[in-house]
Amino acid sequence: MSPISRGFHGRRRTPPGEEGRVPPGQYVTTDFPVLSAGPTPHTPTEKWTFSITQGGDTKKSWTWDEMRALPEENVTTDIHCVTRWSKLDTHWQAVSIDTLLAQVEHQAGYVLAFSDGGYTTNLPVQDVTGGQAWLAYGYDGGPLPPEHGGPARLLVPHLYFWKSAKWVRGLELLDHDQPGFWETYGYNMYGDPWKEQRYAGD
Ligand SMILES: Nc1nc2c(c(=O)[nH]1)N[C@H]1C(S)=C(S)[C@@H](COP(=O)(O)O)O[C@H]1N2
Ligand SMILES: [Mo]
Repeated sequence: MSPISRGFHGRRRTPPGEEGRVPPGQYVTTDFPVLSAGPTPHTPTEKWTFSITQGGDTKKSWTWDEMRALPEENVTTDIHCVTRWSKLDTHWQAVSIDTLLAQVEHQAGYVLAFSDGGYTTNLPVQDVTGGQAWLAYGYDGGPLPPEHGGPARLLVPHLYFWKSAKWVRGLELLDHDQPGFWETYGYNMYGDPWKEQRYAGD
């Protein structure tokens, strides 16, 4: 029997020596697939804000220019989509979520990221702090393309990529974990690619 399964036609092999970087059940791709549950919103940066909210109240909000005035970080990271592609060494320009949350007093345990178009996804505060999560507005040195979430998206590369909300406009602070868009449809509440937490119960 052929050891090559049908599903692997046209897919790139994991580069030699990089096997330890690829979580179980994932394959490496060099292109950048677009996965969007709906149409691509186009919010001009003049009208864009990023807000930290709690109980519906805005605790802090940044305009585009205010956000861009915050320290920029260059992030090189691997990303892993639950549909089984992984992309190694992606380059982003971004503001750390630590920088944003440092300007807000809170005791929340969870956040629900919310986006233009209505997409949401839930994350523990522990996973969006400690240098693990960013608000990304640049990709490979250029502006983040709209189909990949521009003007700005969340980047949480240690979790499956559905947690990296595109067109993100803010974080709602919560004291309890609350499922977002895909989580409501049976995706895992946490989504650790190294534990293959794809669906509820994994
Ligand atoms: N707003 C929004 N963010 C989203 C999605 C979406 O449909 N809408 N899809 C998620 C999923 S399932 C993945 S894999 C990645 C895909 O990002 P990409 O299209 O840049 O590859 O975005 C995530 N963020
Ligand atoms: Mo995905």
